Amino acid sequence: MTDLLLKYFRTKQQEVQSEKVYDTQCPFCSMQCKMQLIEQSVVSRKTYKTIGKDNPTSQGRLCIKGMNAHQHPFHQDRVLHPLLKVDGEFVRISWEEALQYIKKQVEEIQAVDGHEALSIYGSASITNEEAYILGKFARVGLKTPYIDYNGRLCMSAAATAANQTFGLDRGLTNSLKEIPSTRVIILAGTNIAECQPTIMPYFEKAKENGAYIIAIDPRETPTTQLADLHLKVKPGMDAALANGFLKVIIDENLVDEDFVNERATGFEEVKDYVQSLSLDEISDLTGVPIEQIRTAATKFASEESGMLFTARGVEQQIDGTVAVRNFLNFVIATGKIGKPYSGYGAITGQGNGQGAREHGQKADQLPGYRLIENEEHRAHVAKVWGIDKGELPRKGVSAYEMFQKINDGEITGMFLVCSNPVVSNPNAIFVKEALKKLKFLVAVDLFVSETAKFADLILPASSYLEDEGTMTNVEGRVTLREASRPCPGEAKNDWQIICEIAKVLGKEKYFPYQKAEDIFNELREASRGGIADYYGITYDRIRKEQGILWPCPEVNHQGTERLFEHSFATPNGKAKLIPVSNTSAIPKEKPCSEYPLYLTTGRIMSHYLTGVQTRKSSALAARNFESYLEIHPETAKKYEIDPNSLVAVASKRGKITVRSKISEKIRQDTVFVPFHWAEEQNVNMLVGEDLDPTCKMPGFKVSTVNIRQI
Ligand SMILES: Nc1nc2c(c(=O)[nH]1)N[C@H]1C(S)=C(S)[C@@H](COP(=O)(O)OP(=O)(O)OC[C@H]3O[C@@H](n4cnc5c(=O)[nH]c(N)nc54)[C@H](O)[C@@H]3O)O[C@H]1N2
Ligand SMILES: Nc1nc2c(c(=O)[nH]1)N[C@H]1C(S)=C(S)[C@@H](COP(=O)(O)OP(=O)(O)OC[C@H]3O[C@@H](n4cnc5c(=O)[nH]c(N)nc54)[C@H](O)[C@@H]3O)O[C@H]1N2
Ligand code: SF4
Ligand SMILES: [Mo]
Repeated sequence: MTDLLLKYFRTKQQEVQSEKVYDTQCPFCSMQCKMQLIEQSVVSRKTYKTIGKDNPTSQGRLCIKGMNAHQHPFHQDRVLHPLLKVDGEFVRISWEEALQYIKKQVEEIQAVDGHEALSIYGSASITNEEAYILGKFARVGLKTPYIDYNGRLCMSAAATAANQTFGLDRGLTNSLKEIPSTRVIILAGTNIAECQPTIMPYFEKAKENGAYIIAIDPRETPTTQLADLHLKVKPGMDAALANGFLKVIIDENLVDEDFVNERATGFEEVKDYVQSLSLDEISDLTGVPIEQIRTAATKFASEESGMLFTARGVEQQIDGTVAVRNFLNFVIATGKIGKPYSGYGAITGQGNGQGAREHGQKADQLPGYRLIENEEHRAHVAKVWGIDKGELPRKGVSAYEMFQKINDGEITGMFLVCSNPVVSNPNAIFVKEALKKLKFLVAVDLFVSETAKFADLILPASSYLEDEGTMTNVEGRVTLREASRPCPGEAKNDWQIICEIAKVLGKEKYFPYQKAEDIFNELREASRGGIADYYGITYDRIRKEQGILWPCPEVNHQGTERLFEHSFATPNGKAKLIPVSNTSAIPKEKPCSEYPLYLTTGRIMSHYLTGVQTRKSSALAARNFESYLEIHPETAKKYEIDPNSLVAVASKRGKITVRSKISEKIRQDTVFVPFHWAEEQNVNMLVGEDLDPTCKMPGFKVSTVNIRQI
C-alpha cells in the first residue's frame, strides 16, 4: 500500500472516530462504584471500556467486575423482545400480546384461586424506585400479601438483629471514612477482599495506622491475609465464639460498665448466662484455641476505639439472627458504638441491598422501613397510596416459603423480577419442582436464566446502563445512577414494565409515573417520618452532594453519617441485649458417618451471585469457567481425591460434580464450593431447607456432605 493510501485511511479513521463518555454505576456489589462507560466509534464499529470515577465511597476505584461490567449488557444472548412459551419453545411476541396474556392469566387465577394465589419475587439489584413500586403493585395492583425478594437470602439476619438490638437497621452505623482511624477491627464471616474489593483500602489504611485486625472465617482468604489474628472457626459456631468473647471480658473486668448502664438493657441476663459457660467448652465447640479467643476479646475491649463487621458467614445460618445479636452484645458490652471510630457494620451484599430492604418488597414491610402489621404505619402508607388502610393486605411469607406455598398449590402465579431462585435458593431441586407446578410464571430478566427457562412468559428488562434510579450503597448513602444508553430492542425498565402491567389490570391511576424521579418523589412521602426516612433527599441534592446518608428527614438536613451517638432507635432509647445460647434452637447438621464433612458456600472475586451476568462476560468467565471444591490436603488424602480431578459432592438432598482444588487454607473438617454455577454445579442442590425461625434466612453456610472422586 502506498504512503498516500495509508494517509488517506488514517485521516478517514480520525474523521469518523468519536468518543462518548457516560456516567454510570457498577451493577454488582454494594460499593456501587461510580464509573464511566466510554464508547468509541471507529469506522463502523463501536467499542466500549469502563473506568472508575471519583466519589466519596469508592474514591474512583473499580474491581475486575466493574471494569468488565459492560460486557454482559452487550452480549448477544440479551432478551430483546417478550418471549412466550408455546409447546415448550419460546417465541417472540409483541408487548401488546404479552400484556394481554398477563391480563388474561391474572384474571383467571384471581377468579379461580383468589387474589392470594398470585405472588411477586423481587430483588435487591433493582433501584429503590423499582423496589418501591413492586411492593405497591403487590398490595394495590394485585391485592396479594405474597411478595418477598432475594434479599431475604442475604441481609435478613443482620437486619433483624439490628432492628431488635438498636431499633434500626442501616448496614453500617458509621460512614466508611471512619475506618482508617479505628484501633481494632473484627471481620466476622466477611470476605471483603473478594466481595467488596474497593473497600479494602479503608482497612489497609487502618492497618498502616496501627489498627489490630482480627478475622473469623473457616478459610484463609485474601481478607484474612490482612489480619493479625485469624480465628479459623468451625462453620456455624459464631454464636458460641461471641459467648467466648463475652466470657473473657466479663472475667477480666473489661466490660465498659458506664456505657452498658447508660445505654443498654439486658446485660445482667447476658452476664448470668455467659458465666455459666466454660471457655474449654466454647473452644471445643468452635475449634478456636482459648488463647486466640482471649487475645481477640481483650484486644477489642481494651482499645480506645473498635469496629466489628459481619457478613454472610455469620448471617446465613439457621441461627443467623442470634449469632449477629451476640456479636452486637459484645460491641455494646465493650462500648464500641455511637462514638468516633467505633461501630458495627453488616456489610451489604447487592448493589441496592440496603435500599431494597427499606421500601416495602419484604413480606412484612411497607416503605420507609414501616411494618405492614402496624396500624399507624398502614394508615400513613395507605394515605400516600390513596387507598383505605383496610384494603392493604397483611404480611406474607419469606422467599423460600413462597416456594413451599407453590408446592402446596396455594400460590399458582408468580411475577419474578431480577432473580434466579432455581440457583440461589436452598434445596434447589425442590424449588425447581415447585416452580413447574405454577400455572403462570413471568420472568423479567436480561437473559433466559436457569429460572426463566421455566417461565411461561419472559419480559425483556433493561440493564444498569439503560435504567435510571437511586441505589442505596453499603454506607447507607443514597446515590443516583443515571441512564447511559437507550434500552436495546424492545427492552424496558423494570418500573415501566410494572406500570404497564398495572395499566392493563385497570390500576393505572395508582401508577401514573412518567419517569423514575416521579416514583422517588412519592417514595419520599411514603418514607417520611418512618425509620428509613428519605424525605429530605431529592435527585437534585444527590447530584450536587454526591449522595446522602439516610435518615434525612428534611430537605435542609445534611443526612446522617454516624448513628446512635446519643440514643438508640428503640422505644426507650437503649440498646437491647439478650443472652444467646451456644447452639441454635434448630440443630444444625453435624458431620456423621454418611456425611462426614461440613460444606460451606460463598463467593469468588470474578463471579457474581448465580453467575447469569458474569458467566456472560468473556473477561470474567475466562478467569473461572467452572466451579470447584476447596479441600485441605489431609482431607483429600483421606478421601483419595487427586488435585484438579472431578469430584462428586453429595448431601442427603442431592449431588453435584465439581473440580478439586487442594489447599491448606481451609479447615480439615470443611470443604467450600462457590455458588456461581448452575445445573450439575448448582451447590444449592445440597443445601437444606431449615430456616432461621425469626428472619427465615436459610442455612447456606452449613450443610454436611460426602465426597468421592469420579
Ligand atoms: N465477587 C463477588 N462479590 C460479591 C458477590 C458475589 O457474588 N461475587 N455478592 C454480593 C452479595 S449479594 C453479597 S451478600 C456479599 C457477600 O459477601 P460475603 O459475606 O463476604 O461473602 P461469602 O463468600 O458468602 O462469605 C464470606 C465468608 O464467610 C466464610 N464463612 C463460611 N462459613 C462461615 C461460618 O460459619 N462462620 C464464619 N465466621 N465465616 C464463615 C466463608 O469462608 C467466606 O470467606 O458479596 C457481594 N459481593
Ligand atoms: N449456596 C448459597 N446460595 C446463596 C448464597 C450463598 O452465599 N450461598 N447467597 C445468597 C445471596 S446473599 C443472594 S443476594 C442471592 C442472590 O440470588 P439471585 O437473586 O438469584 O441472583 P442473581 O444472579 O443476581 O440473579 C439476578 C437475575 O436478574 C437478572 N438481572 C440483572 N439485572 C437486572 C435488572 O436490572 N432487571 C431485571 N429484571 N433483571 C436483571 C440477571 O440476569 C439474573 O438472572 O443468592 C443467595 N444464595
Ligand atoms: S463489583 Fe463492587 S467493588 Fe467491584 S466495581 Fe462493582 S461495585 Fe465496585
Ligand atoms: Mo447477597
